[in-house]
Amino acid sequence: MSKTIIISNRLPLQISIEDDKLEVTPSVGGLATGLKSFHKDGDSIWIGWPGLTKEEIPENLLEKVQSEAKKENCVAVNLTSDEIDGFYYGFSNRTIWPLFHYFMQYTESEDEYWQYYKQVNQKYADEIIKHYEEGDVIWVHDYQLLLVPNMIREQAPEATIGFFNHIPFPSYEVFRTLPWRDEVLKGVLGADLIGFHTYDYERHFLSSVSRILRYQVDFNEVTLPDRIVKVDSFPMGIDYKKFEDAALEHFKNTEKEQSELQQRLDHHLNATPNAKMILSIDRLDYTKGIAHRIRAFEYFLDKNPEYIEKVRLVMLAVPSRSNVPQYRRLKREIDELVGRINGKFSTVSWTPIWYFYRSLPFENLIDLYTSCKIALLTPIRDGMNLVAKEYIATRTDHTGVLILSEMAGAAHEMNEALIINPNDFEQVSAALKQAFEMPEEEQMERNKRLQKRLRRYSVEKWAQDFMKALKKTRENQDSFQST
Ligand code: ADQ
Repeated sequence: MSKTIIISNRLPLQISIEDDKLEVTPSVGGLATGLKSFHKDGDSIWIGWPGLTKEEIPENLLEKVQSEAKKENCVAVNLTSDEIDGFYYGFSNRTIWPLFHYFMQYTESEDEYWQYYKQVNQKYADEIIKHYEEGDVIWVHDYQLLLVPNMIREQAPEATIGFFNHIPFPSYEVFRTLPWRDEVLKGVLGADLIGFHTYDYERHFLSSVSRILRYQVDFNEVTLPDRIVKVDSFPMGIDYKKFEDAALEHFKNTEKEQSELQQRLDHHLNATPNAKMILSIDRLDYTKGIAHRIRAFEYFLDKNPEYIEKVRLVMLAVPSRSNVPQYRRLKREIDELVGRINGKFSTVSWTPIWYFYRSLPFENLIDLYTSCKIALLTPIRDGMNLVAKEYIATRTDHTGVLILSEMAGAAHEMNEALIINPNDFEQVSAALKQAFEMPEEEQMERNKRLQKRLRRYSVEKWAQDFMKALKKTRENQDSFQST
């Protein structure tokens, strides 16, 4: 029987070793959570890196890593620490990530990184081929594996291959600056169907294909000498029910069962009943606009001193890629900004910013989503932004206001939110004021509409739509080739 092979840089599980014992925990993050239900329900295997380098796994535990992964229908790709440095921290996160998010000043063009990127992409492709049987459907994910589709195609020309890019695809003028632009485009075009979160990313990709490779592009199809490749947009959803149910469960908990964080949040709310909490959650990443957000909040307090002691920014930044210098610099900048603003505005009984730099368990994430009446998400560029969708799904009483950057892919589907340009502090400040003053009926009206849409376009639906389109593309192609 045919199966689906999912490939992503990381497996949906994280393997660690404590006192010579293996520990397996689920990994967090949009892609892992999103595809997990699809993986669990269907007949599929998932190939990816388990989170430990070859050097970190003692020889006697190598087999055990594979057998633990196998229990979850996963296959672990073994990578050395040099490969992780060159492929992941190097080319993926110092070249592709900044370039695709329009941070050209951060983009490095090191040939050594590129060589590792090719080597590791080949490793993933070879691992796929080991498990591939005729009739299987292969689904490759994200910017770390742009070369994999064509590497598979070279070894299995008849394979059905889909590729989904989770981050933006930049405009041609930006993409063309990449020294390896031809190889990258040809790598992705090994797929039968290429998916993006939004129509804009799709157009940018097609324009690069036509202008750089000079391939014929008609509407959303690329004609190669031997095949036609389809390109389309599939906005990714969330596991809506999981967030809704968690929020409903949260409200059922008695005081005794509440987390320490929730007790602190409640304490704050009870002490200052007129105060409102503004939530911000992201990985600590320069694309997420965290520093802009803090400055915009300062601007808001400067302009609207009547809100002093009435508002608090609750900011959760999840540690990320701290081996890359820009991330370390950003961490310092945020530490300083938070310190300066808290120093500037704090009173004896109030600090304007609560800042957490850590990963929190799911339960605490729900505490934050449900306790904050306003969510302020201001990415400078973001492929989609699932936090915006999760926030809305947890507002089970339909109140709450989402302020969302127009630079997030999610903004295209969330018009009922207050959409802002994160570089325009005046506009962010006005949106905060509007959020504070928005009548509950209006909040509920906006959120109900958002919730209806998010419930319908869940992550399951996203995966099903992509798979359906992939199979259809293949059928059309087979009939094209036989004519
Ligand atoms: P990310 O840049 O990681 O994803 P995002 O879409 O917001 O950004 O997803 C973050 C995920 O991590 C959310 O599901 C959130 O619940 C979870 N998370 C955040 N903080 C957490 C914490 N402290 N503890 C546990 N979980 C936490 C990339 C792209 C995005 C795109 C996704 C999916 O950059 O633009 O939306 O992939 O395609």
